[in-house]
Amino acid sequence: MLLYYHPASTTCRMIMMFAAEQGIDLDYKLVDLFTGEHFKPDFAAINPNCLVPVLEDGNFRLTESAAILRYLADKTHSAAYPNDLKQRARVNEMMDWFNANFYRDFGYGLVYSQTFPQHKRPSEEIQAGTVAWGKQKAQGWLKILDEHLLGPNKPFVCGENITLADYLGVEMVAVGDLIGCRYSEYPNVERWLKRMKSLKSWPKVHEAIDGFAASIKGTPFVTI
Ligand SMILES: N[C@@H](CCC(=O)N[C@@H](CS)C(=O)NCC(=O)O)C(=O)O
Repeated sequence: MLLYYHPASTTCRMIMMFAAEQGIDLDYKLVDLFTGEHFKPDFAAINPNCLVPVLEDGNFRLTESAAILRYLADKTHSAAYPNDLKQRARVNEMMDWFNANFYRDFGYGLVYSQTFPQHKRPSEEIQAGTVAWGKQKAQGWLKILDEHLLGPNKPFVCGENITLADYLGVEMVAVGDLIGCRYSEYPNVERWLKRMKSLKSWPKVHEAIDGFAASIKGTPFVTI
């Protein structure tokens, strides 16, 4: 199987982490987002959304990181995506929660608008409003994650065992490192982040994004 990817991409890193931790053998094809390779006809023919990741399994092509994670987990019978109807529904619920609620405000509202030029809004006023809105909403989501979804006792977001929801969700939270977010007000989130960051594949998969974070360190970001 082949993954079209870029290592600075949050939605690619979750797949890289899952594959590395579960021993899933993937080939990787870099799509250079920084030179706009994803907008060129060759890649647009592969994914008309012009986004990574894309998985190829023979002549089957799949986009959307959450769908790719589920496909890889099903294909390899991974315990990270349980077969039990209710346990699986819980994993799906948490994946949707991160993707639809948290990431929209935290990732696209607060983090990317300040770090990626193509996400910067067209005027200072709109930019400031976007960032303030993203920060306020993200704080609300983090409080819910901390107090209700994780709570003081659960090692992982769906309970005792690591699931796809952890692989997906942790990348969406950890991307706050780019703007120097601190989670001390959310101790259960901090504990979960620490546990996920201690996975053996973390340093290698995060080399590129850590390098980017280091290159923008010291920039005065609005943060959490
Ligand atoms: N919903 C998609 C989002 C994919 C996505 O936003 N990919 C980003 C990298 S994290 C991308 O390719 N960005 C290129 C661009 O915006 O120009 C998924 O989950 O796979």
